[in-house]
Order: sequence, then structure tokens, then C-alpha cells
Amino acid sequence: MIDVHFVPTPNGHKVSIMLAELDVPHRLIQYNMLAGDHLKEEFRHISPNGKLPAIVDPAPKDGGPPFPLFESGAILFYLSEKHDNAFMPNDLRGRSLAQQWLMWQMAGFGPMHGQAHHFIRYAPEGQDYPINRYRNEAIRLLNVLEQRLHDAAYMAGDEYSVADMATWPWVSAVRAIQVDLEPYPSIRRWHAEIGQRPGVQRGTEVTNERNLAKLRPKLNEEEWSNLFGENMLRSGQ
Ligand SMILES: N[C@@H](CCC(=O)N[C@@H](CS)C(=O)NCC(=O)O)C(=O)O
Repeated sequence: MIDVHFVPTPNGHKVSIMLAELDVPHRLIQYNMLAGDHLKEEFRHISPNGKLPAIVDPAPKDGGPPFPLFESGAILFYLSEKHDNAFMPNDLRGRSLAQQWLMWQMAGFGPMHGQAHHFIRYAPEGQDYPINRYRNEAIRLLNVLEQRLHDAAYMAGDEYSVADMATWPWVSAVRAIQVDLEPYPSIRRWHAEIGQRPGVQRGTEVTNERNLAKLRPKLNEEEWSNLFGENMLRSGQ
């Protein structure tokens, strides 16, 4: 039984989707980030970066002790390798394309959408510069994805892969950065098709829809500190 240290966010859903797609028994251990669950010392032994998701595999393929993993993209690669390279194309080019697009999601699409999300939701009103900067970059990355999905059925080519799994939950969250998918027909085709997969539906059963829609949620001092302030800074020391 794999333990998944989990929050129902796009990064969390990448892993819950993968495990549902693989039909691998797992246990979702839900964290309350507002309460600072992720800042606890014991979580650092699982995720040295103190962020979610993370997993612990009690039965790694090498027969060694339980193996903790952090970083959602690395978790997808690990689970794929453990399960006969599931959701990874077999040929050299396809495999490399899946890696390239998954890296693109991890280094670009996710962080830029995440920052746009942060400033739109949490910055005091009137701070247009960071909102425009990150939202424009988020939109530019959607344009890149649109072109790719115009040229190919899936991000790595003909097959659904870990790259799609990593990107799909972030596309599902674009309304949080006030973007409409109307001008992106290829993304809409791809998003709707993947959304029909039973594994994707099971992997996204635990959501936080209400929270996603809330603009400028009111956080108390402790919650703010746990997410963005002193408590967050102190936890890594
Ligand atoms: N690159 C990381 C990002 C993880 C991440 O930022 N997780 C968020 C939740 S989606 C988190 O833990 N936030 C708590 C914090 O920033 O302190 C991954 O993909 O796993």
C-alpha cells in the first residue's frame, strides 16, 4: 500500500491520477496546509523540500527498505518505471518527448500558472505588475500547448503519457487565473478526452473546487505564516 501525502491541488492530482490509472492500492493522507501540516519535522524525512505531494513506497523493486519520494514529476517517472514503463512510449523519440514535455510542465507551465494563481488570489489589490507578468507567461505557455496539441494527439505524440498526466490537472485549474479555454480548440479536445478516462475521474475524486474559486481568501495570521511567512521560513531550518 503506497502512502500518498496529499493535497487536492494540480500537483497532488498528478500522483492520484497515476495511481488510479495503474490501479495500484494506495492510501491518501490528506494534509491541511493552512494548519501547517506540511511544516512538521517528520514530513521533512519524506519530502526534504517540505512540499506536497510526496509518496512512500513500502515495496520498492530493489527489495530495499521503504522509499520516500518527493517532486510530482519524479514520482510519475518512478511509478512508470516500477510498472513496466506504463504511460511512457517505448521508442527512443517518444520516450524523450514524454520527458521533454514533462520537464516543460514541471519547470514552466506549473510554476508560472502557480505564480499567476498566487498573485491573483493573494496579492493586495492594485498590484498589476506581478499579475500581468505571470498571467501573460501562463497564457504564452497555453499557446505553446495549443500548438503542440494541434500537431499531435497527445503531448508526446500518438500515446497518452505521463506528460499529459502532469499537465492535465493544471489545465483543469485555469479558471483560477481567469483564463477561458475557448480560444484553444486543441487543448479543449485533449482535455475533454482525457477527462473521460476512468483513472482520471477516480484520481480526481478528492477535490477542493470551492477553494479554487475563492479570490483573496481571508487567512488568519497563523495560516498566512504557515503558507507564506515566518512559520514557513523557520520550518526548513
Ligand atoms: N515542484 C513541486 C511543487 C510542489 C508544491 O508546490 N506543492 C504545493 C501544493 S500543490 C505545496 O506544498 N505548497 C505548500 C508550500 O508552498 O509551503 C512538485 O511538483 O511536487
